[in-house]
Parts: sequence; C-alpha cells; structure tokens
Amino acid sequence: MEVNCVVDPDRFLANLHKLRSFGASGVGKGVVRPAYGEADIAARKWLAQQMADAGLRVEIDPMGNLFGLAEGKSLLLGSHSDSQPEGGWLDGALGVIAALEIARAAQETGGLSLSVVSFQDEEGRFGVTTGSAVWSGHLSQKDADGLTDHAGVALATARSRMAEMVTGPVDPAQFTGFIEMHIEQGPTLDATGEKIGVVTDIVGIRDMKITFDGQQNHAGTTPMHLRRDAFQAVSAFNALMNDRLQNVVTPQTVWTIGHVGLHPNASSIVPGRAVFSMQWRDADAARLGRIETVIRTTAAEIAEARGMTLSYGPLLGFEPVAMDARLQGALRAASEQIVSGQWRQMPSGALHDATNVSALMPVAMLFVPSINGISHAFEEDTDEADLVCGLRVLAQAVADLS
Ligand code: HGY
Ligand code: MN
Ligand code: MN
Repeated sequence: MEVNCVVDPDRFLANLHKLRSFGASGVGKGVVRPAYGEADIAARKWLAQQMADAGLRVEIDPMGNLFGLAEGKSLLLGSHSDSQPEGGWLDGALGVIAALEIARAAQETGGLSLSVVSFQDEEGRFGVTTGSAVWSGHLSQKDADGLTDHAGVALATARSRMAEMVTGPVDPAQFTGFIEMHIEQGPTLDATGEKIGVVTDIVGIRDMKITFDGQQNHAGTTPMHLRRDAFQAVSAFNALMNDRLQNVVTPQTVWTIGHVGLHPNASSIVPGRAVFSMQWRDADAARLGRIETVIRTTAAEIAEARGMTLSYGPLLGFEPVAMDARLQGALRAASEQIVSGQWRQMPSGALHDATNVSALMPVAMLFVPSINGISHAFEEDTDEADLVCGLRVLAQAVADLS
C-alpha cells in the first residue's frame, strides 16, 4: 500500500521529459535514439546514474541490457529505452521511467524489493527485441552478433561501443516476475476513453529479409522486355502476395514491407538488387506458418518468372504468449480500485520484451492510451494525466502483490 502513497508524479514526468532530451528530434515530441547510437548510450549512462541514486545496484550485461537491482529476490519492472529510427518519447521510455519511480519510492519507503530494467535493441535495429531475446536464451550471443542492420553494421561491432560499461551477465533467477507498462500504440483505449488496458496475450511475429538479384543496367537503352529489374520484382511480389493472403488471414492479421533497399538506387539505372524486410504478425502460430508458405511460394514464382536470384535472411520470430494469471489479476484489481469501470482486458498487437521474459518468469503488461492510436512516429503522445494514472495502477498492483 505504502508505495502508492509516495510515488512522485512530478518527478516521474520530469524524468520522462529528461529521457526524451537524449535524441530529441525537434519534431513534436519525437525521439531518434536507435540502439547503441550516441543518444542511446548517453541515455543509458543517465539512467544508470538514476538507478544508483535510487539506491539500486547497477549492472549491464554484454548485450547492453541495463539493470538497477534491489537486494535479494525482487520483482522486475521496466521496458526499453532505445527507439525506432523515427520514434516517439513514450515507446519503452514510459515503462522504464515508471519502473524507476516506483522502485525509488520503494527504496525510500524501505518496503518492497523492486528492480528496474531497460532492455537493449527492443526496436530491432538488428533483429526483433534483440536484447531481451539474448537475455532469455531465445537467441544465442553468437547468432545475435552476426545480425546486421540495414546499413550492414554487425551487432558485434555496435555493442562493442558499450563494452566499457558492461559488468557481466545478470542472473534471471533473482527475479520473481516481470511487469512492463507501455503505451497501447493502437486506437482502442483512445476511442473508448478508457484509461488502462490489462494485457491478456501478445501476438506472435515473423520477420525476415528477402533479396531479389537481377541485372543492373542502363535505364535508357535497356528494352523493357529484356530487363531483370529488382524493383519490378518486389512490386509484383507485393501485389501477388496481398492477393493470395486474403485466403489465409483474419482481420487481425497484419503484414508489412517496411524497409526496401535498392541497389544502386539511382534514377538512370535499372536496379539490379532489392533487399526488403518482410514482417507478419498474428495471434495464431499455425497461421503464421501458413503465411510464410504463401510468402516463400510467391517469391519463388516471381523470381522464376523474372529471371531473379532469390535469397532469404534468417527467419526471426516469436510465438504468441499469454500473460501470467496472478499478475494479470493484480493489475485488474488495481485498475478497478483506481479507475473503476474505465479499463479493459485486451491483447497486444505490438511485440514487447515481455514475450522473451515470459520464458524465464511470470510476466504481465498494462497499457495506457495512445492519442489517435499513433506510435512509431514523431506524433506519438499520451495525455500526462493518463501517464500518471498508469503509474498509480502499476504502483498499486506491485504493492498488492507484495
Ligand atoms: O515492433 C514492435 O512491435 C515493437 O515495438 N518493437
Ligand atoms: Mn516498445
Ligand atoms: Mn516500439
């Protein structure tokens, strides 16, 4: 109970704004803080100092996951502090700063044993939730190190920039569970006017790079029928795949080509190579597999018809996971106590570190509304009163669990 009385909403909001200053974009409340970049490392150094000031022991594992540890067995709270290449100020940051505030309040009260984490590369500069994927054992450090970003930089090279900060592995056995607070990043709570979403499940995801290699050539002299144009192959693949997926998907299924690299990417050159990201998400693991079959079959047909060489990067992904019943119950009870009748249970369409952590311990999540449902964009925002409401619900749930 006590911890809820001493969380300081002003300190919480001030720290959230301070974290935004690392990589602030200048557009709205946007942030540019991709994993292992200068702003990310500076933010992690600041966060480490905040954790130490809060009375927590700072440890950083070889991936750059940053922990502020309470003594003995503790409940872990947190999220991530890296951002998308163009991100908002709350995605991940909210869960980390809320955790910091509640753990600090707990230290000041001398009651609860709460630890804090900011996972590294949740936003997948190199993979999918890479930092927590390695911490949970889903991905080996060796396999992770071989992953490259869109510029061709290897994760091993990027993480070496944090090498002097690393203290060593952090043992998951010291944690009794993990709760991650996050913005919803979708339209549901904003549309209904509800204040809290208690997450029931997180969808599954698959993600891989696809490459079409054709023939680079002159854009003025090469007749259309003789071209092996890699962009035309991507375009035809996309249209055919969209058509075929209609037989497989539900209204909740989503798929995205979010990154396309054309080589050499010049107006007067028929592009010889296209490397693009293919990502799909669904709550049903079997459907994820059927979608993969459509994607691979369609890409192979396009390659054959257009004289392309087809290759794939590693298939990354996670199965759908359910949140822990006891932790969900605590979040439901705290929601009912603090925002009676103004909360709902809901699935998460976004992926979160909680998916990885669920392999190690019981996990749960709570959402606060996203204005207009916008995220992974500079416009991402939430009413500050709603942020504080989420902080209070999490603090209450944590107090009740203890
Ligand atoms: O893409 C996701 O769902 C997460 O924000 N990385
Ligand atoms: Mn996030
Ligand atoms: Mn995100």
